Amino acid sequence: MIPRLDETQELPQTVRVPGYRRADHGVGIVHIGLGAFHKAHQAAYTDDALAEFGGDWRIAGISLRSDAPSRELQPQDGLYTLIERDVSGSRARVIGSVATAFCLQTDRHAVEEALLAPGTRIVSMTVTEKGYGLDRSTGGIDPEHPAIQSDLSQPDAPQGLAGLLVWALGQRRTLGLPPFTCLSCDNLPENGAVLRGLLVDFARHAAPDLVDHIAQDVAFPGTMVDRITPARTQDTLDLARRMIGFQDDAAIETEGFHQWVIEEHFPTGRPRWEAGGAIFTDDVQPYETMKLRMLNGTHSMLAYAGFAAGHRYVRDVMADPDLSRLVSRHLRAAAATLPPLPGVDFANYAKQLEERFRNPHLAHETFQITMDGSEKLPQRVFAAVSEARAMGCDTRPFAFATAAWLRHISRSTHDCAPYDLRDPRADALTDMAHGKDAHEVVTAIRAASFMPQAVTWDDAFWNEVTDILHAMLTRPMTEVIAQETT
Ligand code: CS2
Repeated sequence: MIPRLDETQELPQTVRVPGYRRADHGVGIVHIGLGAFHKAHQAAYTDDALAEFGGDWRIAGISLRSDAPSRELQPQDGLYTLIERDVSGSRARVIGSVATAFCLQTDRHAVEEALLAPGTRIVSMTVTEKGYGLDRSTGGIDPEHPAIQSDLSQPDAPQGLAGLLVWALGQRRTLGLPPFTCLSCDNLPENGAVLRGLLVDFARHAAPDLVDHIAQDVAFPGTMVDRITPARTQDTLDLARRMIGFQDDAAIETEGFHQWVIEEHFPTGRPRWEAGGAIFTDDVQPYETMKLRMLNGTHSMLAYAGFAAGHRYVRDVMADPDLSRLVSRHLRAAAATLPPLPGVDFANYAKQLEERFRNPHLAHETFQITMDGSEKLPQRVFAAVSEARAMGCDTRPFAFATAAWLRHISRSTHDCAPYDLRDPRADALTDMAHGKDAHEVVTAIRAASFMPQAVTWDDAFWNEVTDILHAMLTRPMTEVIAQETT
């Protein structure tokens, strides 16, 4: 039986360990969404900041639903191995910035205590696009979202992000404590402003006396976050055991590359994340748009097309010459929709992205990226369509990506085995697309409430989508891809 990683273990010299005495640093951050991405990204930056600049900035990690992350981390004193993998090799480091871990379902009292602690100055989050319960057409709450629905009826026992944050901000005000800064780290355009709009609208419905407080006294800096982090597998745990010599049930793997661009607006203070390479700026939006359209938009295209063409991992997609050409094409088309960003060369950025997608050591499943398309496509692909149209640029790559998504939601098995559709709107999408022809699917999707208005009217775009989708629903994906590149 191999002993578990915890604070008492001596680690091999090859493993990078926290460069600070953990017990000397109090908790200053509560993070909601204790998944692999947080552990690979913000927690690693915080580990660097603590080592270089110190401060009471350790993290209390919270999961809203699953107790797996806290069950893995608690017996390890919050420690876990982060394995960085790329062409230069695999490097293991043990991260010490997570002080405690809780699950709202099983440790509500501890979660509340952490949110109301006087030392808590930042509440950050990675809850994915669907975790917000956002109605994109209004920018406010989606009353149909399960968490929003339940939190509106029981605002004192919140289950979801908006309910929990509004409750905690209200309690802090009653207790005479300053509000915490709310830091969204999800792949949403203008994530800070979006979160602010969401909380203000939630308060309007559930706690009207807090509306002005949230709108005026709470900071919501925007961020662009980037690090490709595959879902953890048994191989990750085995590799961690070999690298550190101990059992680590919380280990994760990620790429070497990481980027964090943050709006400098932290009235309650912040860790010196510059230590990990974070960039602070007054305007994050151009970086967000670039990343969402180039990295994430291309990711979605290659995941839908690649999955249907039988490629399990992103690296396999990149090894397919036809698909790799479509990846370059999508990157170019996305770049053409962007306003210039001083200091950034989009062609270089595209080249770097292709190298990252090619990373032979990262087992990043295309199926993982296919998840939640109805929440992702609006900012990744549709937002680019209206701008490409206005600028007279090519929209074909976006039509191809959209058709590949629609082929995915159709769950057609004419050229592949059955698979699950993982999307918060899976039932509605299945009704729109399963067993339907291309024209029917497109008509239904254009009328769907979650589709951005700006793109639904564009007949020329949807005609292109219909043609490509027809081919994808009637012929093998590999053939459609090959034809697209000729
Ligand atoms: C991916 C992202 O799963 C997905 O949809 O596009 O998680 C992507 O890996 C990250 O945004 C990279 O920073």
